[in-house]
Amino acid sequence: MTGFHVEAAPYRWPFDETAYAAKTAFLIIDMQTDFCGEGGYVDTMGYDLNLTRAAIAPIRETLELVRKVPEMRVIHTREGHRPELVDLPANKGWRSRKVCPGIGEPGPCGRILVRGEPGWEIVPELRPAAGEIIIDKPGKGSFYATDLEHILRTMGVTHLILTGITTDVCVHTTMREANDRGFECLLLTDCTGATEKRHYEAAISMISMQGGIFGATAPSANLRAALAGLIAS
Ligand code: C5J
Repeated sequence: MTGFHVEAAPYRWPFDETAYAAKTAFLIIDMQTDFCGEGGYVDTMGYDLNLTRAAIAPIRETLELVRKVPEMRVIHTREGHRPELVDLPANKGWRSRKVCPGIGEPGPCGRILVRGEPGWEIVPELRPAAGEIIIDKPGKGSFYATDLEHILRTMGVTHLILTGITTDVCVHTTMREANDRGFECLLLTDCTGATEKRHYEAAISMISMQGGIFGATAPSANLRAALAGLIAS
């Protein structure tokens, strides 16, 4: 088994400088129309869509390479609720309705963040391929109320490469959850975006404090360089 490492900050990733494709998952968090598409939740709230859409092209370029790496797993997540909203906590629903339309209410892309609605779908550019794993989650973290941890442990995955949106919410929550569970995490800085630039920058900066408190960060070009070497070997 050939190992690889990625030039990252604040340390060369992973911490012991050798990751293996078979033990690594490429995680794409919530690249749904509701968060980065026209007429979706983030758009209807009035945020600049360019900030979250910026992640699409670099994720796609990296994903194309990852799909060529034998044994490296690809996992997509989707945030969303059941149509009856029985899994929507009252406080989450109430807060969302303060900025209309709220979760479960009709918007230009169907009911906001409801499973099966057009806005909840992953954007066409990053549509999951056959055999890729999809995790549906009701919360911000990808581990909460899902079988993600069980799947990772069953597959023997110990290393996670994180991408997706939004950096400061679902991506950060997932990275923190994963870090506490002992997964060695790398966030690709150009493969993520937030609704506000200052929140994106703060979220990236927080990861590097205290020696890499939640893991490491790197531009996706650094991962692609490492994977190109792996594919060639
Ligand atoms: C948010 C997410 N921001 N995917 N969800 O509500 O980050």
